[in-house]
Amino acid sequence: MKVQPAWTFPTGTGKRGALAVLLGLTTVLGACSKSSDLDDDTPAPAKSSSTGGGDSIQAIAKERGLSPDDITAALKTYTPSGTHDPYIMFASGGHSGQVFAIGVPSMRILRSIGVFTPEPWQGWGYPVEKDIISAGDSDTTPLTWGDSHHPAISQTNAEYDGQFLFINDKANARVAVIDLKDWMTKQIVKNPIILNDHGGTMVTPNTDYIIEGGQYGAPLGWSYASIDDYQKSYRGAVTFWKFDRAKGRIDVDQSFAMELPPYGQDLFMSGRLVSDGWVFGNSFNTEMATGGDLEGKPPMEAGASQRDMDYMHIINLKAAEADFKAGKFEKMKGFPVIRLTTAIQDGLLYFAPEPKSPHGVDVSPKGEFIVASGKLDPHVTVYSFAKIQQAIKDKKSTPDVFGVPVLDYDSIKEAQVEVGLGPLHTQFDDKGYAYTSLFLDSMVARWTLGGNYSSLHPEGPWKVVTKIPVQYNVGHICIPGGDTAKPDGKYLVSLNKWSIDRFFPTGPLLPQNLQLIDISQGGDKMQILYDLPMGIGEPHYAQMISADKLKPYTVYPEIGWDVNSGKVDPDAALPGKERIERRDGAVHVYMTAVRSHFRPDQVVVNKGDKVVWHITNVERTQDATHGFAISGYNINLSIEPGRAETFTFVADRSGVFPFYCTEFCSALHLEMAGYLLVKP
Ligand code: K7E
Ligand code: CUA
Repeated sequence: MKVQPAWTFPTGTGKRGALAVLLGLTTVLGACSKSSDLDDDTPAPAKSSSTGGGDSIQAIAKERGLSPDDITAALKTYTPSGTHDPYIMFASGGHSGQVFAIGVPSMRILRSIGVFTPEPWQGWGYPVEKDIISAGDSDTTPLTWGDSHHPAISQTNAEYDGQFLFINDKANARVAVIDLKDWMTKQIVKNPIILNDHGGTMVTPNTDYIIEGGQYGAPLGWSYASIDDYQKSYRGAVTFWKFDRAKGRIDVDQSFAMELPPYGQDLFMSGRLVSDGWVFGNSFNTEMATGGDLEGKPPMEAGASQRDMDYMHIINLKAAEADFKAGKFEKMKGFPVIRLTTAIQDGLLYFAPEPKSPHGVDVSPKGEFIVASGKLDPHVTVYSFAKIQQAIKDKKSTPDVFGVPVLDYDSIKEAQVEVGLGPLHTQFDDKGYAYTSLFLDSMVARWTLGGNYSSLHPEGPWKVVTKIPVQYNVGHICIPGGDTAKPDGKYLVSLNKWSIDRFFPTGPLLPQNLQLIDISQGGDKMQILYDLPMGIGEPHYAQMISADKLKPYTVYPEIGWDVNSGKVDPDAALPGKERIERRDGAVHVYMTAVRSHFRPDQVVVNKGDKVVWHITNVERTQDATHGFAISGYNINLSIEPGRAETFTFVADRSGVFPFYCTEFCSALHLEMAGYLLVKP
């Protein structure tokens, strides 16, 4: 693969001249303007910084072979020690099953958040909060990994409010709720009728519902049917999880699903403002291909790519909610499902033809356009919500094989924009531009929106303005506020699937590459600023929020805080009341942790005792976190200041088990230890 330079060298002297004046860089700009330095296809390793040439900026830049664009990129991203990033991006952790928080523009990874998978640093699942992870298990098999996919920040009036974060597990159709007060997972729900999902989690403009679309058609309720009966017995589904903001939890009893044809539902997106109350999703296997390559049938992916059009799903969520409240559903595994026949009869579901194996479906900031990308089509197709409503009213549709009305394509299409090869996902900025990732071209295309946005563009509506090469094979892209009514057009992060030559090869398994792009200027100006290798899982999607909208705790509000109930645990261990007592057939340990001791520091039990261990970090100092591990018993906690935890185990092995603090908290951290003695 030819490596394309990530930047274009500035023409004219304006930018370079200004920069040179700013930095006094005449020497280095002169040195770097030799075209051979700039057009070389092979990226050279950056040289180590100068030891002989002195510490001047010129000398460092020359020694490291930095171009003027490199220097502007460095200036735009460098975040001095002690200063904070203006934006925080929450990226899904892919196979890690977690969520990663990344500061932008520094691209510093701030932390991972344990979600679907035990995470040892935060003691997530060892054994604290194990119940939250296992609440999402399927009925027979404990799940020990997740494929975390699409994070969604909670919204108020179609803007991120920074209160909660949701994320789905594609592998097992689970949805998690993370509280952004302490950045901890509070709830995981397992979808009772589908086994995997994809089009989640997207939220409605006031976070009334968290949307979870299915993916691969299967009999609902995890039952069996022969694959020869695909059309008759296999189905798709979309689930609307009701979110109770006051409780900070999904209210399963107020949640419901809708049965859909087995068309391989893909991504979903909520309407907003003018399209509030409606939901859009796409599908990519209206052929209903099932594979069977050994029997001479077309392989799955070929079978699923035969038709020119698949169907965008258009769902009237307000009307579906009314049907649910009116009891117009059937229960499947105890979960309410609006049947397909009801959805058709009551006008809850419509289809729009969309070209060639579509992937992303995205809604413009004010909710008036829906943009779909056909993976096998060089265009994005833009639908007008107003035209969709008109076509529904005029009954301009023909039924598909299940009887779902397919709206007339030409009546609802607003525009098609030829963006390039392999279009996937679209984001919007504050200047009326849309950006579409091009997987096959390894580029991000910037194009102009029409309609009310037309006046912003001298270029005219629905036109590609520029494209920037990314390295390589971009999936999702992320702009701050990108899925809201008020996107912010400063940065775009390109979540690239392949990194190939960008980093030192880490064996045959290479990291993904998250590239930060400056989109603050309009027209043809975009600049790659930074490459962040993600060697800890494959982020699919990310959402980015202005940091000032986040109001996290710095320490828990009171000593003895139960992170799940969000208040003080009445049974928490408290300073001055440390003790060991036997009651109700168990040994209760009440232990406090403070620099640099655990009290009590000796705990003696008998083999076979059930031990209920309460431990509280009584610190009020920010960052005075203590860890707690008991060797041999797989017990490992992170206890942040104020937090109280309780865990239970059976002391089924006798012996002497040191326990110790796992966070290097103080000069006497190594001495912050004690003994669990289990008598034979
Ligand atoms: Cu395009 Cu699963 Cu959102 Cu990945 S998905 S890229
Ligand atoms: Cu407490 Cu180390």
